[in-house]
Amino acid sequence: MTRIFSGIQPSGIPTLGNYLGALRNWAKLQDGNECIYCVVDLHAITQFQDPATLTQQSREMAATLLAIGIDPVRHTLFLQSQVRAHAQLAWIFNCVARLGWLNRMTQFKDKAGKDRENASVGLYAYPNLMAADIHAYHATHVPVGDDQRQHLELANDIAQKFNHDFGVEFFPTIQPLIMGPAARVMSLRDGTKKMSKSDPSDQSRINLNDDADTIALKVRRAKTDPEPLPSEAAGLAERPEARNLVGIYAALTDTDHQGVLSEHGGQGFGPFKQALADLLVEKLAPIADETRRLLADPAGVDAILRDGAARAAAVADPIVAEAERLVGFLRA
Ligand code: AQP
Repeated sequence: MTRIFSGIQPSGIPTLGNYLGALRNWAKLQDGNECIYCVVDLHAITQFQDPATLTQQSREMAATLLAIGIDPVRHTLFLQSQVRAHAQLAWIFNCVARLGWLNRMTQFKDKAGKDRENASVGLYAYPNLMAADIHAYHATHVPVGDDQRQHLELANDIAQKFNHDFGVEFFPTIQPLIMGPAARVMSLRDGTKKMSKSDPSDQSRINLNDDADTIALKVRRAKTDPEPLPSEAAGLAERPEARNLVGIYAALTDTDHQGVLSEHGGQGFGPFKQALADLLVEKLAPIADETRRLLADPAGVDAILRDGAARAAAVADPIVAEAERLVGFLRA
């Protein structure tokens, strides 16, 4: 069986981008694979989080994952900070990865912005921790949105250098699983910027807990251009906002851009946005309802996470112990 690993930061309410780029695929991959899914709170604190909010958002994220159908009995769902192996292996990887490699990471540049000197060291080393998350389980396949492709390439570079430095074939090569026509969902306010749960503008994204009226309003206000929709997918090339909305519609109806345009090409944005809003409400409302139901019993969610952490540690601890032995750490 293929072992799959992926994670999501509890840095806000998950967005439609997280859902279409990653989470929806997490649920689908449970058939026929062994899946290990993690709420990555160590990653979240690379940018300041209010402590009480972080606690609450970690639980809410876990509840959302359960609501979209992650099965914590057949698979593993846990909180990153409850399994020490992640931080232990990340330190070794901090010493394997080269500064030059990290300097090329575009996510750090995007998130640090102009105030680079004031960014945390953790934000800079974020990809090393992400590599540790995956390699601590010897996972081989990682479902992510397109924005994470570069980090997965770095995770392979780290594994290769570790194997070379210590003369072993210990860490396997990993493959990104980037799936579907909405692998990168863009902001509703700017079709060149990705939709993000930490974007200061709530209007830029659909949150998985938005109610029907909020979804309809956000879609109505989404930036578009004055032209009607083209009838061929090639006509979307220079129209990032139109392309984004068509991509979202395609992902939600399990088709591609052309499939949507065959039905809606030539239409103005008024009727298309209405159809899109209806579709979003139909698909997202059950997730929001189920998340609310689960959160009515916070101790129940916490117990699922505790159980998941014990099972995750049982896999990761021996692998990280072996990595430590290979490095030469004295063990009695
Ligand atoms: N806009 C997006 N389109 C497609 N996939 C996306 N993902 C994130 N945004 C989009 C995918 O969601 C998974 C979890 O992401 P994360 O929480 O670990 O970090 P992120 O990529 O930094 O996501 P956000 O929403 O932008 O969070 P903040 O604002 O906290 O940085 C990943 O698989 C990612 O590819």
